[in-house]
Amino acid sequence: MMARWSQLAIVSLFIVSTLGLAVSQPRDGCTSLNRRKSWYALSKLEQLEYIRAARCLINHPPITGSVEGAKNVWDELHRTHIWQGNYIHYVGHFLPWHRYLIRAHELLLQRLCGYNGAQPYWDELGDYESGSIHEAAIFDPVFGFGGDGGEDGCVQDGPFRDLTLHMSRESNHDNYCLSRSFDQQWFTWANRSNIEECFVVTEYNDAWQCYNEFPHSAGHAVIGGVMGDPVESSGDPMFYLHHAYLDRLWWQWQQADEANRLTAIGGANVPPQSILNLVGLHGPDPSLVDYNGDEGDTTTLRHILWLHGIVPNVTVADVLDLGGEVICATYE
Ligand SMILES: [Cu+2]
Repeated sequence: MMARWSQLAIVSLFIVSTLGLAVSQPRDGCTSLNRRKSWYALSKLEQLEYIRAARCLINHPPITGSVEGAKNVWDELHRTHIWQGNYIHYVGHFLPWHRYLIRAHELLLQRLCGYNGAQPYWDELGDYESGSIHEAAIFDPVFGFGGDGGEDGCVQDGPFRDLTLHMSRESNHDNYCLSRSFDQQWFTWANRSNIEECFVVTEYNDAWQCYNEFPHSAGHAVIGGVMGDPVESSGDPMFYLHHAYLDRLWWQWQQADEANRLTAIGGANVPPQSILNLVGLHGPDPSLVDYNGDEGDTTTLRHILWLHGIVPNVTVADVLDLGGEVICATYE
């Protein structure tokens, strides 16, 4: 818990950092910065255009040829998260890997589906402070992602009510609906003090765990259903808006002390067995632990981020600078 005397300083630091985002400049190799905005900062037309492009990925034929059973690009993206589910969570490269997955998603929207915008994020703190998850406009059936699941759990309205997922923990040939199960009690985890608590942590290995615990878990748990499953969650299009929100929080943390945090990395490569048991996952598949590029069980700058070849492999070092060539983005 935060000490009372430091609360004011922390709040002002937070505000300064938030303002600082607007002036961050693109670096070498990044010529057209992706300006990532809150869903609520998009115009109605921009919202509809994002939804059109997101639906396009669901209807687009697979591009890798290496994901068995994939019927579309959405399945390929879904599979790479499921297949590595016991390897990219509760580890030091949790934040970098998901940052690269968001970039891959953004690139596919742009290259395959003619989308001209950037990946938007879900302002979860704003919605939490405004009230109930059931009221949040991001779940609008027209200018949003549709709402809660019905009696069978399946989403009843909106642009993704007909989404059929084919990838699951068990199989590449599954058929199940996009489910949700809103539960307001978990929205509390999205509160401001949980974010501020992480923002003042100085070591990366403590910071990623702090962000993972509440700011990250909140969005998954409050939506529930597919999003509530740590591995299958990326089947819900809301996943990318939630993770962009988390990525923005990490970027704010990095920017608060660029000299030390722009290249800060660490943490284990393999999740602790106690946590794997807790979330019902097995240890990493032996075929996965060899490609990481690290010498031992600590995540380094050389750690390789692999997404089934949907996008080329990069290293952790390549994605730490949000304004660098690989990610080339800013959060507003
Ligand atoms: Cu994940």
